Amino acid sequence: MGLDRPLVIATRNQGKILEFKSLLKDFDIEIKSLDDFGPLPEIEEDGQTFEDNAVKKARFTARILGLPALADDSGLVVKALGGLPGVYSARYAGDHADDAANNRKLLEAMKGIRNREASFVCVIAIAVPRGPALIYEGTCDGLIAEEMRGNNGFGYDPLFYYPPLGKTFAEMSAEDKNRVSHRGKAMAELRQEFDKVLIWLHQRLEEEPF
Ligand code: ITT
Repeated sequence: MGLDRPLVIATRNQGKILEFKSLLKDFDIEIKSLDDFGPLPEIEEDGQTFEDNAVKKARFTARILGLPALADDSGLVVKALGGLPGVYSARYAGDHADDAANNRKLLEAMKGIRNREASFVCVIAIAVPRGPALIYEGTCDGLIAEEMRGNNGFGYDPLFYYPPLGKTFAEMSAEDKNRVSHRGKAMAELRQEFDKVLIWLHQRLEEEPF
């Protein structure tokens, strides 16, 4: 079963867009991202949890575009930093911080700290213009590296060392990262029941004009 309208990935983060397109490539649905639409009001990510923010992004996008939307709220939870940067991961080094600035700040904060344990967390929400949202979650445990390594991926990938493969996420191929990552795991859960999700979307969208 396919879908008679596109599913909008509610992000402009190019790293996420690439990963979702690859993770959903086997399904008969058209994928769009916010980049396929004109300017849209910014969504304030003021939730206390990844789930709050994911639902907020998915709902708002579905409502303003009148289309089903999938949002991802994710981040890096570092044990020795009391869970930071957590929900603040995208703006750890300031409101308009880029990946390089966030990585520098993290390395600085971790200087001299022996316990390097960290987890990537990803919460995915799927919403339609009206009604409830579906939630999927994935986590991946690793260590904060002492220095940046690798050029693939995005965000904190060069600093996230994954012991089972002996590499940082930025040293892995996209396929390897998707197999073990927080996003890959959340999507594996979703993919397992994607046929049912499509039926749910059909039912919820029946009354929505297209
Ligand atoms: P959207 O809200 O538009 O989706 P964003 O980049 O602001 O884009 P988040 O609010 O979910 O996304 O912030 C997540 C941040 O956590 C992201 O900017 C990265 O810095 C980091 N992050 C999440 N997943 C990651 C991954 O797979 N690899 C590296 N860093 C990741």
